[in-house]
Amino acid sequence: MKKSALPDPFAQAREAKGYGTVEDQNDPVTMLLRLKDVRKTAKDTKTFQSGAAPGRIVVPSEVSIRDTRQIPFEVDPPMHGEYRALLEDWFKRPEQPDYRESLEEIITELVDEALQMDSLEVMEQFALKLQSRALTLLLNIPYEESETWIGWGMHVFRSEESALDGDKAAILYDYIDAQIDKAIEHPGDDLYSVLLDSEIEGRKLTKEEVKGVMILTFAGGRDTVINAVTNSIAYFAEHPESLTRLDNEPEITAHAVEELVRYFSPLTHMGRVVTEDTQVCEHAAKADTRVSLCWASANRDASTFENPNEIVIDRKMNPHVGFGFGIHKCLGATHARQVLRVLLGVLAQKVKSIDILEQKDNIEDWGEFQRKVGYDSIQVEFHRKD
Ligand code: HEM
Ligand code: EMZ
Repeated sequence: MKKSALPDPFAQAREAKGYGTVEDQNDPVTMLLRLKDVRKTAKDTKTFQSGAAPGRIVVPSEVSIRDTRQIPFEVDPPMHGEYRALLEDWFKRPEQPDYRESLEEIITELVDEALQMDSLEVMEQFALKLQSRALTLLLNIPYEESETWIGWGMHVFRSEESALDGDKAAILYDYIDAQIDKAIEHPGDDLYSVLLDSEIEGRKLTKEEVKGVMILTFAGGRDTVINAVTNSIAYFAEHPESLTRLDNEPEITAHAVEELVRYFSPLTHMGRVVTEDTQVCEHAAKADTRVSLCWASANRDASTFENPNEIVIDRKMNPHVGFGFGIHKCLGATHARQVLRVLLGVLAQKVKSIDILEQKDNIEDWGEFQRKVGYDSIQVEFHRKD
């Protein structure tokens, strides 16, 4: 097994029965493992809702550490569509040339630094910085603010001691409250100010609604991007031929990014609350219980993906669900894709090879499934092209 591989722990259960179960704070979750079922369930927002108690669709449930509803993530139709309509254009800005250029500057600086160091720990010294600095572009906030976010360390809701850390989460909530108050006093052209000025159903958004959007941009786009970036570097360390290919055929970059997201599936699964007694996968699902859409398992479903456990860097047919499926599909995907495209471009241009010196895998514990999602730490050495 290569050090950069992410094995598929779901294969057997996916093929045999199509689901698995994970206990979570006395509120068990039936994980749906097949692509077909994941898609079908994601589409049926009436029977499988996102708008339950704030935090409940997340696994592990965040009900005990959060009262604020994340928007549009924890909202069902028809309100979901109203919120999405407000946000959609803003979250497409990563397609603009000047946005891409700014990302290139951020990423080039980090890669140049890495090339000068004897070795570096990718999560802390590369991916966290990249994620935080890139987020200043998405939120349209001064670059310096990223120093504060980097200072929070790797996890927002998690700490070394606990998967759910209320004290740590409070730092983020207090920070966002303070930023909202600042934006009320001195409106600018950042996302806080734009949201505070927008209207839904003929009224202004409330502070609580603005907070609900902002928490999501910080939390949803953090570990996912950090793992995608770090896993990409580990992959290229063991597949220098892919870097060479990207350098010679930059036109495959967009395919490569989709394939990396499929294979890494940085968000393993996301829950829904069942609104009426029903069946999933010929398995009874009772009202007020939880099921989850396991993107990571669906993305290895051999009935759709040939050689699902291999990274086929220019895979053509790739209907993966790494960014979700249906109305809740990832709002940050344009940003995440642009980050990864630029990263691949800069690496292909400047880096000859990368050595992995030491690694500690980050294994998620989902009851019967143990899934590697990335690394707790990974020390590498970059080598420049001559
Ligand atoms: C939704 C994955 C980056 C913001 C989702 C969903 C997935 C996902 C699977 C669907 C959740 C569901 O159906 O319940 C990812 C991955 C990322 C990433 C793999 C990085 C590689 C980001 C970033 C942001 C973001 C950078 C913003 C800063 C959101 C939001 C939603 C969402 C707001 C909810 C959309 C809605 O409910 O309408 N993401 N995400 N994500 N993501 Fe991401
Ligand atoms: C939630 C979630 C969003 C949750 C689309 O996913 O990401 C998780 O990492 C957070 O813990 O609160 O934002």
